[in-house]
Amino acid sequence: MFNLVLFGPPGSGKGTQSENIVTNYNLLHISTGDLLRDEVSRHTPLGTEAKKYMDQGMLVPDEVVIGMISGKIDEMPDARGFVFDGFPRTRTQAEALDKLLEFKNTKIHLVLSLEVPEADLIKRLVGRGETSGRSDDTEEVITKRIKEYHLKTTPVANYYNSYGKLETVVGSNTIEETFKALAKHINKYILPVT
Ligand code: B4P
Repeated sequence: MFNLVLFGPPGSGKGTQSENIVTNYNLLHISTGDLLRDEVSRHTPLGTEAKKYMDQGMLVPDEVVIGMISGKIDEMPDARGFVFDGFPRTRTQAEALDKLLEFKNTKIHLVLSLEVPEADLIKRLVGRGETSGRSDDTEEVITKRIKEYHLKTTPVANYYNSYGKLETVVGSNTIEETFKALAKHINKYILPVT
């Protein structure tokens, strides 16, 4: 089993590149953003609670997100591996993920961090907001999401770096160029199936 964390600020391309990675390497995609948006659109109690945080550009509480992930991993015991997209976003989430994977006799093998200048992040997300209708893609909320990232999520990079698992990748080139740069690192662990 090969497990990858795709890391980076909001709009760095985690969702975009996860799609490429799961297709090329036959891995399973776990995006906490997508899972939360699905709960919101189905008006579940979890979604109603999560929406309050998401609309303000804040992280959803750890216990909500960790419970959601645990269920998802259990649903797919025969996977070749997972791409974790947008998770973990706090040190508490990172420690919880390590425990969950240890319980299944596996671990996080690699963390790829996408680096994109802040001005590009804002431009991309404002652009997406114009067509997606996502309530958290307005300039005001995006700025808060980036602040929240610096405050709560950057410690996650230090956590993985301390275990020698973190690699940084330039995320400001085209989608194809960025994928090639990510693939160079992944190919040291597993080869593409397509
Ligand atoms: P997420 O859904 O995780 O998403 P994101 O940070 O907005 O974006 P991502 O990096 O995936 O960018 P994308 O590829 O879409 O989070 C949303 C919210 O959910 C959070 O703010 C939080 O409230 C909550 N949440 C999620 N996970 C949580 C957790 N673990 N704990 C607590 N709360 C959590 O790309 C963005 C845009 O850029 C797209 O329009 C794309 O087309 C474009 N783009 C991508 N790559 C490009 C490139 N190379 N060049 C030009 N444009 C590019």
